[in-house]
Amino acid sequence: MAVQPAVYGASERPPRGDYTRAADDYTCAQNWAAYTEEDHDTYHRLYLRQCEQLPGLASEAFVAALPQLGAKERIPRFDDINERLYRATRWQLVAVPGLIPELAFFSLLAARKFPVTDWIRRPEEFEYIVEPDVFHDLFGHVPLLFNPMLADYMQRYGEGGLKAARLGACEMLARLYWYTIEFGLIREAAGLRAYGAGILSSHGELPYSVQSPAPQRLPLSLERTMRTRYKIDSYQQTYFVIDGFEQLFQLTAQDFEPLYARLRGLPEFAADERGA
Ligand code: HBI
Ligand code: FE
Repeated sequence: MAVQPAVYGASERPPRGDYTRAADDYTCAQNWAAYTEEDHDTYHRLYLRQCEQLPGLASEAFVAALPQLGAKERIPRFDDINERLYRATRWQLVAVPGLIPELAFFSLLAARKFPVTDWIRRPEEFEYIVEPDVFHDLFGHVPLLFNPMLADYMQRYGEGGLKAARLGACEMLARLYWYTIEFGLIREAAGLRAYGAGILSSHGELPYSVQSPAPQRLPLSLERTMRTRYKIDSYQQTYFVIDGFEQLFQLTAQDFEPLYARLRGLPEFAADERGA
């Protein structure tokens, strides 16, 4: 049975990627031979450009972990990365045709499988792309899967997602993912830094998120974060800051069910609404 593509967030853009080649769990084989020299060149240019930006803006944990990705010049075979990643934190990458429904996504994370979109943006999309492509996933997400604390948080997040799906609380949990794993900031000894994949893989948003006076930056709190809506096709107007990855892991130690019940009755915050 061909699986249906997911529509991500509020965007009504037609999904990209060929979902007819996906299995029931939405995984597919990475068609590595299909990458063109232009695809590898796009990947290499994106990689070099982001690396130049990292000092003073990216989390030290990310900078320390990035070399373990081991894929700078060309789009790698995911199996080659899995050799190293599985040994490090028992995670493995699986190829997917693009965004997948939340339940499928949570199920893969709960099994310590990270879904990596296997297509790359076209050269004319070099500056900006809405959907996550292979560069966003490999450069933005995979390095921190080598970090034991984040690796465990990601699996606990997936397990929490399966429970949230049963409770109809996916939207609240998706906001936690968005404002941490995708667009999270961390306060390190050297100062404010970015650890979210959506920031680290974005040439424009990385300096903006750490240095611009425009957005508000609030301490991460489950209550405020889970009530804060987000936009998927513009820079964030609110960022949430943690003091360490242990804080993320500790958050998932609690039972979210009573929290969901309490938050359901409270008003939501717009993405740009000020105040804690
Ligand atoms: N699918 N491939 C892919 N990658 C994601 O990061 C992703 C997804 N589907 C849903 C999703 N993320 C978010 O809605 C999560 O918050 C669940
Ligand atoms: Fe992502």
